[in-house]
Amino acid sequence: MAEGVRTTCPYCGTGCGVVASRARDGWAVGGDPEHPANHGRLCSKGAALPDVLGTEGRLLRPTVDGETVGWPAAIAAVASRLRAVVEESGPDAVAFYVSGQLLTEDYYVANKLLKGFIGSPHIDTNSRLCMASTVAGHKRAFGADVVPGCYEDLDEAELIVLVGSNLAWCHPILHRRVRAARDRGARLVVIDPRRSATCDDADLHLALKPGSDVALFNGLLAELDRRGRLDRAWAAGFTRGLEATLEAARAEATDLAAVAAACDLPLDALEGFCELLAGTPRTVTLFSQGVNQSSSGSDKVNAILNLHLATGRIGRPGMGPFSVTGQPNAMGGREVGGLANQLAAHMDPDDPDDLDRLRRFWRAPNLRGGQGLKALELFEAVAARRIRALWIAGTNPAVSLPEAETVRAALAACPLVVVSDVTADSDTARFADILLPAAAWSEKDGTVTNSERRISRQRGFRAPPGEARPDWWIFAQVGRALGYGRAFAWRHPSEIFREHARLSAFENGGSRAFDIGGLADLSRAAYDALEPVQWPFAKGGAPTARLFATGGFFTPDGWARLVPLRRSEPKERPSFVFPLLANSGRYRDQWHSMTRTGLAARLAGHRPEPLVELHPRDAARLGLADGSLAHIESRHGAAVMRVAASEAQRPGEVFLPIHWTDAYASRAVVGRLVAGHRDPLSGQPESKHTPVRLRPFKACWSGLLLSRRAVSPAGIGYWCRSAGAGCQLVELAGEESAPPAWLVEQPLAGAGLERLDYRDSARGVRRLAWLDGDRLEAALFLAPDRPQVARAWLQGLFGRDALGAAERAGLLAGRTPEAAADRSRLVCACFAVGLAEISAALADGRATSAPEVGRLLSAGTGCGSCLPEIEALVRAGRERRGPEAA
Ligand SMILES: Nc1nc2c(c(=O)[nH]1)N[C@H]1C(S)=C(S)[C@@H](COP(=O)(O)OP(=O)(O)OC[C@H]3O[C@@H](n4cnc5c(=O)[nH]c(N)nc54)[C@H](O)[C@@H]3O)O[C@H]1N2
Ligand SMILES: Nc1nc2c(c(=O)[nH]1)N[C@H]1C(S)=C(S)[C@@H](COP(=O)(O)OP(=O)(O)OC[C@H]3O[C@@H](n4cnc5c(=O)[nH]c(N)nc54)[C@H](O)[C@@H]3O)O[C@H]1N2
Ligand code: SF4
Ligand SMILES: [Mo]
Repeated sequence: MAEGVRTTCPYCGTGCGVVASRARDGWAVGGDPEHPANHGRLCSKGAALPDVLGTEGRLLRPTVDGETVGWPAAIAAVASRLRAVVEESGPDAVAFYVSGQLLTEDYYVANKLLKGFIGSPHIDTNSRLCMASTVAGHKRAFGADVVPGCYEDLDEAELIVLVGSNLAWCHPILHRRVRAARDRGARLVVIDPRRSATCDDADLHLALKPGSDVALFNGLLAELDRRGRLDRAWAAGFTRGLEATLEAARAEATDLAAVAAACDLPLDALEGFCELLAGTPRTVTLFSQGVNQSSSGSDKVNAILNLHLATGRIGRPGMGPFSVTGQPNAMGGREVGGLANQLAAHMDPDDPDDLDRLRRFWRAPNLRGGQGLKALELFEAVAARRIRALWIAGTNPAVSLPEAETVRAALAACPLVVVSDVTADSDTARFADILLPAAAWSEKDGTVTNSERRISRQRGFRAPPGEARPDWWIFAQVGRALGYGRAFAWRHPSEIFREHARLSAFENGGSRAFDIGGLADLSRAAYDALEPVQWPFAKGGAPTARLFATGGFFTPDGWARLVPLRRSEPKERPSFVFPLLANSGRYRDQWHSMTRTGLAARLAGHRPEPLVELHPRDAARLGLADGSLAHIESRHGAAVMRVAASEAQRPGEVFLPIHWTDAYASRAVVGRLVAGHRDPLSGQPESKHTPVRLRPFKACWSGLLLSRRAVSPAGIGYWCRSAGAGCQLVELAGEESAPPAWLVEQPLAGAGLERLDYRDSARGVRRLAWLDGDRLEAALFLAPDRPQVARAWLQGLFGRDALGAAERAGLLAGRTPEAAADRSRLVCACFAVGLAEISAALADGRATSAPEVGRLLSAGTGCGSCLPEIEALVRAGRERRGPEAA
């Protein structure tokens, strides 16, 4: 690996260093042992990066109104149509909606183009759905959007509190660090309404009532004061607002029992937590979307910050509030001012001095003051035709925004939609008038900033396919075509980075937290060689790991603010019509709308289908058997998902994964269900608390299609596609009495193939296979219930060039010829699943319980007689894996 290219993982905000090197059949990646974020480790998504480097699904050429064109024509079309909108409706009719997955250089150029030159303030980003509440909370408390600590604080902490964070799945390498801390004696407390995978490693899990975080932290603050455990001297020296904040907290709950009642927590557990907190100064509170994605998100953030400020636990080793960022460059986007309520380099659009400063620096007379529209307002303005041109880059709002059906209607009606993406067929790209092919990770150069303010290089190591180009280049070309050539003349991202760094230091003098003046003179070679480095890093200074241990806040007077808070509830409560509260979030091995991770078979295995998880009592009450399908409906939309009854859920609450799109499933876009309630200060939507109802999807027939080609069989009640080894797997089911005739007659496999057909009318079973010579192209299994077939073995057949007679026979039996391809002992006879296959799934963590084994391999879901054996294997696996399991 040594002579590979050192770059940074394109997924989560942990920001792991990756080394890419040539391998026999493509590229290999490994963790960068020298990167301080991961010290050589990678999680499942990072390790699977080579699997998603192909051109499958890539957008390769620009298109205008559906016609493939060259870049000059595409750029000219974007520029002329934008100009027409500006002339007709003014610059305010133009908006950009960008992404925390763009590189800092891309982001900087987009922001400069729209705010500085086109003259519209309406650029917002998917960070509005992600980090906006934290930004608002940081600014209220610290006067600037700054994470005070660093990852090493996790190594130093004695108590780590995770609030609304499923770290084990969403930041797996940070989670390893937390586990290592625990192994040497630190305590881990998880605060989350559901028992997530992260809770497996916790000393204490507080399954609080959804949305009750402010009540909890207010209560803890007042209780620590009662016990004399605040650091009043520190607070008096560096903060304002302690007394008013305490008074507000005390007014809500007179003792812990009242807090326990408000949060629906067992009193003894809460007391235990309070005791730990009181006695452990070295506390890190790490928080994420269970905090941010709430109608009281910024209050939740400040409730956490209040506690740290009142105890002086900030900016010192092993202490601090720690917002973990989601996207690889969520932080970089905040540095360049990608949010509608920011200017570049931490300047303020409502501050006339900042505006003047930026206008002079950019020589941008069109730069206007005031705040732009935040994401949800922005799409409302599109719907109302006030925004008439929208450029979307690096995000998939047709999936990820709340009330996604309304968003789609707005996009459909918008006179000009430009989409820059790496994927040809994203749900959002379907609405584009102009589609621009962006270069992907591995093909582009620039920087990203991770959760601990560490700037790392992403380095390209291969040429983009087709006509794909880096995002900064695309924005800059349009800037030039609009006549702003001088301001968009860069030839390389290093030049953009230098300008960005110079701006951060421009007339700064310590007034703005974001200062990377120390990097403002990097030569191209030095930029290429840049080692990961933390800001602030002023010219003549040194990189900074921690801030605020002895004050130095960025408020006008330099004092931090404690913010008096009142508890709140989610905006919409369950009702008679929609009696369950839907939470939503992530799976370990998928990334958002699956445009990249969805391509990798080894990532599909963990959760091949989206599950609606709910408490077994609710499932029983609603007549929903584990493994059956359910309709999920909210006031805004509907979905169909497979039911997973789970004690991990609180009764009355369900959990839904956010990953599946119209490209991967018939109806599983969670954004369609979610209501657009938002935090009043940050504008961040309440993605985690939407009332829904469930009812059985009464499947009369079910099917499994394995196909060499990717297929999305539109028109079927339930289908869900996942990547298999050498083939796609599509689960099918319908509520009508029989599958549509075209499914068997007109094979999705393609025309001119040999068809094998087996029918057992008495049992309602039908099995079909299509072959091209001796090569298997597709197989379809139909049955009243989920077809009982050996999935792993069947997938293996797609790896063969020619099938023998025994395999052809096995194919129509749906199982191995002698049920022996898995040469270990057969455990599940119904589905022909062997011991080796089950053990492998348990060992690599794809399944951690008997129901999960069932969902993954079907084992145990037929007659059920092997369930006790599978349960024993699960127990044995747990004991063997011990604390080191990933
Ligand atoms: N595998 C994977 N990793 C990812 C991503 C991915 O798509 N896939 N995306 C990345 C991105 S952009 C982000 S933002 C992060 C998100 O990382 P996380 O925030 O850790 O992930 P989520 O699953 O969205 O939600 C976290 C938890 O919040 C809990 N929660 C819901 N409501 C409440 C509440 O009222 N209070 C509390 N305390 N908790 C609540 C949920 O039950 C859930 O377990 O992950 C990043 N990492
Ligand atoms: N209900 C619910 N909704 C949520 C959330 C939730 O927890 N619950 N979480 C929210 C959060 S935290 C987030 S961050 C969002 C994420 O939501 P999105 O940002 O919409 O999700 P992605 O699938 O990551 O979209 C990224 C897009 O950029 C493309 N892309 C990848 N690389 C590049 C590149 O280099 N250049 C360009 N131009 N395009 C590229 C991908 O193909 C993809 O289409 O979802 C939010 N929505
Ligand atoms: S933890 Fe995050 S950054 Fe690290 S390898 Fe996994 S997805 Fe990539
Ligand atoms: Mo995010």
